[in-house]
Amino acid sequence: MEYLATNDPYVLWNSLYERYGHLRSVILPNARSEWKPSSYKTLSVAVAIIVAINIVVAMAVAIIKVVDIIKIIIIYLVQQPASPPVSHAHSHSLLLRSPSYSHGLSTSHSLSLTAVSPTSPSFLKNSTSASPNRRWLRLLLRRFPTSVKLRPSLKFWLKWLKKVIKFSFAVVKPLPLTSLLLHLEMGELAADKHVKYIISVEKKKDSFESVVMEHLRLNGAYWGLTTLDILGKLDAVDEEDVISWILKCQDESGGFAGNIGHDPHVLYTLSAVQVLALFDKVDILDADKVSNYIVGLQNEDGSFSGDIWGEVDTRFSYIAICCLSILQRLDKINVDKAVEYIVSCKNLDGGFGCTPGGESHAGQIFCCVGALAIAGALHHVDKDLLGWWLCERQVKSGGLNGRPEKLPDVCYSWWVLSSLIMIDRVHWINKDKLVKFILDCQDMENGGISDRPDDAVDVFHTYFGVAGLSLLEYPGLKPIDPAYALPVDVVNRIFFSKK
Ligand code: GRG
Repeated sequence: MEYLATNDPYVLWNSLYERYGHLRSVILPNARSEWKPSSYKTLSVAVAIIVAINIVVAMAVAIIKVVDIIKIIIIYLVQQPASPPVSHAHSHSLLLRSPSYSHGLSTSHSLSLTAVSPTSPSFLKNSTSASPNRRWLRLLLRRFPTSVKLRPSLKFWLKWLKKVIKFSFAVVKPLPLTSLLLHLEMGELAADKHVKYIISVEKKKDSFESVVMEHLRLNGAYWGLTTLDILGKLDAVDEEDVISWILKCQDESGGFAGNIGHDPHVLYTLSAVQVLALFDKVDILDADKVSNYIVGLQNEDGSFSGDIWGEVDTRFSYIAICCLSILQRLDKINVDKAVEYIVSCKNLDGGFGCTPGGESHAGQIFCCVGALAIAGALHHVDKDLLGWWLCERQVKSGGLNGRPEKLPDVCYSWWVLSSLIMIDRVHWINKDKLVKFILDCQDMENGGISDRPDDAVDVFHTYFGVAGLSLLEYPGLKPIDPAYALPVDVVNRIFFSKK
């Protein structure tokens, strides 16, 4: 498309060159070596063990050589005190008897062989008669009965060592070294601390965070409780308390408010339905009442308003489609019209905005791609073009931003990654670096995850950090569905359980 849209060849060249650079530095190493994050540690440990074994073997070889050298020195010492005429005569007699002599070996070569041949009977006889005081040396030499000559030569050892090194590299080669180092310096997910952090936020009702979140408490409940479920700790909260509080947030219109006594909005309605789904309690809702509230918010052009005040945004299209799908009431809206509106928000760069012509943003892209995925209309997405735009969100630190020239933020680990998964292009980013970025944003002392390393933590980023790690298949986490933003077992229960 750029070939058609860019007239200036210099601009076109620069743009292609930048893309090539990205291909080479991010996609190529990934394509060369793709492995599951669940095996990061195992792989690192396996390679470390192989390298360690090689080093030990190489050192053992070196020690053997040292022993040989010591033996040669000892032999030399033993041989030296023998009277020169005897030694000479001995060499001479050996030369006469040596089979190699008759094969034309030079005198000097044969002499060197005799000098390092401790097991030669004549040699021992000679040294014994020449130096009775060195009996201990003779005994020592008998302890090493093999002849140095019979041992492999230095050339052999060097060849062998070369093979060992070659083997080590053959094992290490498929793993990009930078990735290996990344794994070794990568921290662990402080899962227990995050569970404690989420429970503590829920308990401290007059803390700053709780007060700030007062109006969107239902969203907070969804973020916190889904995090607990992904970590396998949903039972750490009182289910009855949560459910009775959620029901108190429902308005007579059928929609839910962010807190008791507030105004209803689709944002909180989806959160309420999602939390009930976590506890397998969607059935306690009057599904028609809730879905009627959402149906009433669809506009002529297929778009959705967030509430009675009429703001239109593709976020609300996603919420309506996702919520109605969970309630199994998708047939109550005009899905074709809803899809048509979402497609009208598609941009030339392959991304999507809030409304037609709105700038592409990773958050809106998640909403549009998620809605299209649930509606079975992903064919409207140019997967390669959008994949490019999304994978270019990864910055040097490994984190993802929401649009060009912006700072990375842990929450985009969800918005970008889930979209890439839905369009089957997740292998276009460097997953290892993203895992490290998320882990670097943890508060290792008190739990919780922040937007960027060393910032203050909050429940929103804790959820999207943990959910992002789940999408990255980080070990020990429940898998999460990229379209419904709920654990896969919860989604399966909704659609496949017989009730
Ligand atoms: C069930 C997961 C789930 C979502 C429900 C509410 C919603 C549907 C989706 C929100 C999508 C969205 C717009 C996310 C972006 C959130 C965000 C961090 C916005 C910040 O925008 P800017 O412009 O930040 O302040 P940047 O990063 O662009 O500087």
